[in-house]
Amino acid sequence: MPFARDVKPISLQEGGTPLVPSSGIGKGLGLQELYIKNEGQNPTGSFKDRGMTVAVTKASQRGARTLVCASTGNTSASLAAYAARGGLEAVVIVPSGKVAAGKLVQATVHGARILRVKGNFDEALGLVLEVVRENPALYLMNSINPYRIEGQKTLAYEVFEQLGGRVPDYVVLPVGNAGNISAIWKGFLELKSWRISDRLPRMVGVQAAEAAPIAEAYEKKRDHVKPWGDARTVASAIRIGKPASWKKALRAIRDSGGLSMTVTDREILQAVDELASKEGLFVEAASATPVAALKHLRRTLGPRATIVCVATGNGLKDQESVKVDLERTPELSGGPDLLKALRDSTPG
Ligand code: AN7
Repeated sequence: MPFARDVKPISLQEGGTPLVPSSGIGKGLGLQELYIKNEGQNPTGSFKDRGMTVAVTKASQRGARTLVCASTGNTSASLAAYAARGGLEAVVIVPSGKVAAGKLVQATVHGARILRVKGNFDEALGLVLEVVRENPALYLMNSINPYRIEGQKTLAYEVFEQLGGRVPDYVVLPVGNAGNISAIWKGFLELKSWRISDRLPRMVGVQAAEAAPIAEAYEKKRDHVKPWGDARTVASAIRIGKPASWKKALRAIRDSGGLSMTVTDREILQAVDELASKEGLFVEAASATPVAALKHLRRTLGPRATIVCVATGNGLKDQESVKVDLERTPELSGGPDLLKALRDSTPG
């Protein structure tokens, strides 16, 4: 990390998340060695915390007072918590009506100022970049901030350790603004350049079918990404049409011999359901895209490949997208009713 040894980080003990071996999904697809890296177990429930500890510590060292980001939700929740921890102010700019409620609740309880702008995330980020340029008192916390990437790359180190000193064959992850795929690739490149590992994984970037500028560039073999004006998907975290780190992401995909592809909203919601019901992991919609992608990829990957799917965020934040109707569960008036209901639902 880019600090002197005596620096005390502004930390919530992020990272160290479980690498959970798949029980049901891998078997069903004929994939023998499939893991889910459960980033939803970070302090604010997403991988963003890995980078936020580094970037907020750096900002604090530099004497910044007011930290600003545009966000589809998780970055704002994470920034709010770390700013609170560090005694700094946070302002988060979100696209109005397009962020999961749980994430806004987090930002609010941690004391961030929330500003909603009409329009989408890309427009919100554009505004933030403009405002930060004009007002030096504001410190930019989007993943264009290189310290965010420095923190997020630690996922690569951790996976390597958790696999007993092995690099996986594939790392499959959702891609939105494209900071994370760039960061994880950087982590693996470092391990190799330090000769801690002797190989590299293939990076697989998954996008939602109607929010897929990176997958489009990959599929059309373009060396630049054309922004999508109207990105849409149930996976609100990755409803991004103009990814800031597109160049690094394309490089990570190409240099690693990986690929980028899309999955439909329907497939995403089905993968959320499978992760919850077969693995016991409740992830948000964006975080289920890698598992949704496995169905299309199984032949490409092969049965013996070591595959790590990054489950980037916790499902508890994003309850809108799973649409659970609690009214449909029975409400009982007393003991006899309860006994009967239990008898009816017990096999044999
Ligand atoms: C759960 O919070 O962009 O490709 O503003 O919340 O590094 O952008 C969130 C992104 C994947 C995509 N999974 O990562 C934000 C934001 C979840 C996310 C991504 C996000 P990047």
